[in-house]
Amino acid sequence: MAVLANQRINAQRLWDSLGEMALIGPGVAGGCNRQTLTDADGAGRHLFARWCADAGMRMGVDTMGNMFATRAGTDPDALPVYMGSHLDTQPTGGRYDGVLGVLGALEVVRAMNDMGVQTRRPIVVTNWTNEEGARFAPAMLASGVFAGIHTQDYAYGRTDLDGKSFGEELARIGWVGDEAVGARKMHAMLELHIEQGPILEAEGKTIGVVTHGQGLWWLEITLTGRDAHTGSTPMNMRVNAGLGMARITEAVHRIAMSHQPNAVGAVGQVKVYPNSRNVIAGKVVFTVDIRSPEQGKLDLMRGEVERAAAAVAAELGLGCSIEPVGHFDPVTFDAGLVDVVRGAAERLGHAHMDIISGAGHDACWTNRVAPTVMIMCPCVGGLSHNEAEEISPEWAAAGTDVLLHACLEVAEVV
Ligand code: HGY
Ligand code: MN
Ligand code: MN
Repeated sequence: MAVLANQRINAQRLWDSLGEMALIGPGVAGGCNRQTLTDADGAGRHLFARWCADAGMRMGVDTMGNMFATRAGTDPDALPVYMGSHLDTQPTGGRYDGVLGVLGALEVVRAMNDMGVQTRRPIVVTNWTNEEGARFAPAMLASGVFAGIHTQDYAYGRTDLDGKSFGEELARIGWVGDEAVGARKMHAMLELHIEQGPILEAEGKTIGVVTHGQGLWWLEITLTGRDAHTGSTPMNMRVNAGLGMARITEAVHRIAMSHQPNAVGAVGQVKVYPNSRNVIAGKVVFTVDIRSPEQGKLDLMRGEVERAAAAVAAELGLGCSIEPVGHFDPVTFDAGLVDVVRGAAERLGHAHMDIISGAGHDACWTNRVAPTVMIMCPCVGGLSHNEAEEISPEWAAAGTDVLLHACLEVAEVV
């Protein structure tokens, strides 16, 4: 291992691959709109598959479209080391969220090929389907099925705003694989990801050693009132679902602020019916996103949001239903792998710190079925889920070098 200590990935090749992938499903402001199971997602998958073939890897795909590219180890019976993340993006997504984890893992294999390194364990580079949950809720859907959290039937039945189902769309783009989802067993899973928050940059750190991930609830609230004329309907005769949504959105913010630090809450998706300028909204469907790394706070906030919604609905005479459409409890990653990542960052001389992931990741689910850890690099201004998301080539290379050395250790160089 000593001779490998000075080995580094090819930073330019990684940066070029990130740039080339970003051209598929481009946004309108320099980022990406490569939403899951769209034609753009399909094109991105084909490019990734070609690159994996060029790197000598064998591709497997499961019935959720999860992609697994294997680099053989000297011991074919040894459980593999998995590395990866997701290629799907938000509708106004950045170039690096998820993509750095997939293409960084590919670069690790490319670098191992250049170095002529063999490992005892096979190495598998992974692209998880529908991590974002933007088109089909919940987030991390396919890794969730892989980990036994959701059934495949549930996942296939999830629909987008146009009523198209996950199962139909996966078949339409031709990425229904032949492997039974969840059949694969992992020795370990390593996920490289941008932080998507401001901490690492503010602290002057290049590497985040991710010890935990915060938990999440997505609560879809449907308020029903009565469509009516915005001009001729007296104020005391209105049953205004839009007003209810506004008051509940304010309550979500107030509840999150009352649990500081380590609590967040917002409403990101709103569907208003009939969504006409001069009709009082008779129905609103919106999703509350609340999160905390503390289980107690997360559970408290859910109860407070539900009670606040019921009180607003009663006051305004609205019907109210609440359906959880996403959930995972706070995550503790594998302590042994955390030490491996921290040691790699240390040996590589990168300023690093332990950090809790604010965003959810596929690693949060694989952590249920195999030892899992994450590596983070900073992003400019902590901005993500925005086309202006930015990282430096140096940060990308540093994170991928840590991934390389953690993988060399865990996969056991021979
Ligand atoms: O929602 C999340 O935290 C992730 O970006 N899907
Ligand atoms: Mn992501
Ligand atoms: Mn994301």
